[in-house]
Amino acid sequence: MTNAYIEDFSPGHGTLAPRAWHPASNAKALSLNGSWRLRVSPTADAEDESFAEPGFEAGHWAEVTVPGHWVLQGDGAFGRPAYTNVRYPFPVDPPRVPTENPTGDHLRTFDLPEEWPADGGAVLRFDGVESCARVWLNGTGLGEFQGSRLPHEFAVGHLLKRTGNVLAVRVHQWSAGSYLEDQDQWWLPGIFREVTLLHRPPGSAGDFFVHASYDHRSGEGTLRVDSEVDGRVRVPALGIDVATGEAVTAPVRPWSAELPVLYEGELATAGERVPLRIGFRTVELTDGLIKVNGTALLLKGVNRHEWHPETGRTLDLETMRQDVLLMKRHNVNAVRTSHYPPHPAFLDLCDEYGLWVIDECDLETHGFGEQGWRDNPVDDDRWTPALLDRAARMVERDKNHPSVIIWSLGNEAGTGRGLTAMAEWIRGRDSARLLHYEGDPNCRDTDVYSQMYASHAQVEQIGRRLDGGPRRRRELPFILCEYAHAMGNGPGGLADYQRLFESYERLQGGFVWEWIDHGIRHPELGYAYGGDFGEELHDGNFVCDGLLFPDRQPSPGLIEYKKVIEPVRIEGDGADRTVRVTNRHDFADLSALAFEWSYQVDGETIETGPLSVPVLLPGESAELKLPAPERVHGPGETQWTVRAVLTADTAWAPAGHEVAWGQLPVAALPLPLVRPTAGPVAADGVIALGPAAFDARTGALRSIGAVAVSGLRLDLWRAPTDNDEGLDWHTGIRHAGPWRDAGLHRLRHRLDSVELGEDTLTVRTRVAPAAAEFGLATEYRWTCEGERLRLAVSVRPDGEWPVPLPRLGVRLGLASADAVRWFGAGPGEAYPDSSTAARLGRHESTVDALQTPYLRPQENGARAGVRWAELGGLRIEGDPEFSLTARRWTTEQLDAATHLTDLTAGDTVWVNLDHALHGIGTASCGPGPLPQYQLLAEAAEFSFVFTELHNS
Ligand code: IPT
Repeated sequence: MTNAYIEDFSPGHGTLAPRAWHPASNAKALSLNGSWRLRVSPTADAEDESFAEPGFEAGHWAEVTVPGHWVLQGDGAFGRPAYTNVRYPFPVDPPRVPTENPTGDHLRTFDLPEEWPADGGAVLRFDGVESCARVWLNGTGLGEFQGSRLPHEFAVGHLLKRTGNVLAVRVHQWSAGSYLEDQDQWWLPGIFREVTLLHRPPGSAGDFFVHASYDHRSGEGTLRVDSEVDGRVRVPALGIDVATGEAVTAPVRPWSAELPVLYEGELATAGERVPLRIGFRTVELTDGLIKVNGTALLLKGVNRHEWHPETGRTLDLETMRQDVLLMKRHNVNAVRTSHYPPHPAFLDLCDEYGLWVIDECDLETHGFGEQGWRDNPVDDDRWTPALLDRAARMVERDKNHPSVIIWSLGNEAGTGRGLTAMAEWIRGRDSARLLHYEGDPNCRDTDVYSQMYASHAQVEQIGRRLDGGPRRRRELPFILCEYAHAMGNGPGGLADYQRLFESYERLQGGFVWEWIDHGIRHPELGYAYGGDFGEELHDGNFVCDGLLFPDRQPSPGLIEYKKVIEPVRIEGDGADRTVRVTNRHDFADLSALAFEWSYQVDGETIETGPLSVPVLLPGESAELKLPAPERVHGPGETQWTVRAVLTADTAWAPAGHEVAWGQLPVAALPLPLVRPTAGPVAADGVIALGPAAFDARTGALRSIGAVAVSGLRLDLWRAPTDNDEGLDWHTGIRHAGPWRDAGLHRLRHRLDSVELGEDTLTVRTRVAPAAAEFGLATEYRWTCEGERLRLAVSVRPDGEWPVPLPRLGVRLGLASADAVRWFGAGPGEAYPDSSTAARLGRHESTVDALQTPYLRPQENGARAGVRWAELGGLRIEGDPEFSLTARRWTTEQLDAATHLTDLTAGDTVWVNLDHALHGIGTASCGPGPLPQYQLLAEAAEFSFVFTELHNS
């Protein structure tokens, strides 16, 4: 059968052996990117192969852009994307694939450029095709290959013509290889990375391996370039000019992610000059730790899938650079290329800007987990050649990148002989890097003990080396290759993980899951997620769990992560004017940073100045004295803010970019006082109390001065976050379900009494869900002093509450509100376990800008620690401080929405003033909020003081 290659265990036929990737050489290259003709058929055998013959008339075929995924072009005419996490979207019967196997026949013609040399050979290179391709040039079949995110080359020199070359590529969406590519992402067929024709001059370089180590004791680097074709290796800055295969040692500056020193060099063979960028570094496992250049690393990483909301996994260089810049600017120092080798140019950027990389092989067989790992390809020798091919294609392509310090065998593939074979091959080829694979708890083939989504308590156990386990594992360092699932609002609990990483040397950090939401731009829905293209089997918005929104705007999670992992710690005692600065870099001293202090009264900066900090080495700290403020200020809340900023432009951020900060409180704000000056008076169905009017029958607030207020009452409900909806594997607790079961989304407010006291209007209620015997006895006590109206709310649980509370506070409706000002934490949202990045100060925003656009609408946008806020003509002071949320729709509408486009502004601005909120946690995949962040139903009392604003 001619289509047998599709369901073949083997990786393909006819391709060249894999070799090192490099961006350019003096040899000619012709990009074959651009407009191609495309015909998509529903099955692999719907059309014969005549399209590959020269002279075939394809003028009526559609045009698509290569590189690209055909399902993201043509508005659905070529099929649609589909998303599944773990489950295969086809019957599991390896290596067989469905008859319905969308097949894209791609065609283009090309001429050789005038200056294309007549001598030498040529190579046709594909950097990535999903999932299986058969290739013809000028009617001659070149071969077939699988392995979507890996390069494949064919020798084509003998087939080339000066003009009218016909390149035909048949791409099948499904192949045996699909069983090895069950990553949690969209299934997106197509030629999604570059196609290039490379001239190979006589005497051109073949494969080459740059070995560049660094001895931190002597300060010397040793370089040896092994090359298939002999030649010379030159590094002018080091005066190096040696033959390939010859080692040379010289004093060098080492490469690290913090100080990424690269030496420009070249490999010159008889026919070609290949540029080299050499970073000297030595990766070792010593003393049970991952060390580079003798220093143990703390990885502050992210898992990066390649994603663009319009082009899917086709990324241009600028998008890749944007990712790297965003990572560097947010203090991220490491990337796991989940779960396949990225576009090779991304690794060049990691070398250049400085990021530690775990390069992961294009391998995941997660769906076999659904059947107890029966028939798992990684434990079946028939698949081993394909696994080895994948390992080799990754290692050979990427081996010359200093940024790559660890190879990863793949993700979620269970255990088996095939993995061991990969590990053995990799170790044989490259002994200078470490090996990672998370799926084997025995760490049989790895140098790093790795887990995903372990709880804080488990991580602490491992840090303390109390976790036992097999002997080999006990001697290994630990990383969380995935943690802090950044789906929707969150992740919560980052700071608590970081404290553990910093406390136990065995814990060498982790990689947040994941970098970017894989939302697909959609004309009606804004961004689409699983199910939005009519997939029968899908996993909804689980594909949107990134620190960046699809348009690469940082989410609050990334802002929080930046603060949590900042490489300089600034803390101290504000009252005492002492600040302690600690350099938490692994390699860099503090010479790149300038420090400045500022002094704030009630959130307003009134004095600033430079702080001179010694050039601390990694790990060192210094205690410094802040200057005495020039004026004595008070009464008011006072604090110091100390910031560390870049002194000069760097490759990744301009001078002045803030790297770290700390705030040191001095004196707290006196709480607002209200000494009653008037009492409630009832007349004509209205109770008047100072500036306020209430409904005499219900006690409901109607207005404060000229500001109409509606619906003010106790509120416990929030639109569940993705983390609320999740199941905490560790405790078996899920929040949103039990909250709904308990009826918290449909509370009833029974009015018990409206009492007019001498200076207090008291409204007593009982707040409880239908069908439940538990409730909250809730009392609203109103008093006023002149124009200032105080509301004191007290709640007392009545009966056994089976669940924690989503929130505890009041909600109220304002007829209009736009601008918002507040003194409190900001500028971004903050929840109890995601509040590290919010700083105390004066902030301004608008109701619209307070919303965080999580792709699936959910609770968002709370501003924490609010002392006072002004909006909609009111000033609201908290006693104590509160959380503020304001939106143009109700919580119920937010809860019901599935996409942002479902939310439409109503006439009322709904404001929540929360005394407390339940934590966020990361139970969408992992642990829920730690006990200290849970909001239990307990007796509580809190107050607000409302004043009408007259001039705004
Ligand atoms: C883990 C996967 O490795 C990752 O690809 C992603 O699916 C993540 O979960 C959740 O978004 S696997 C899971 C069983 C922990």
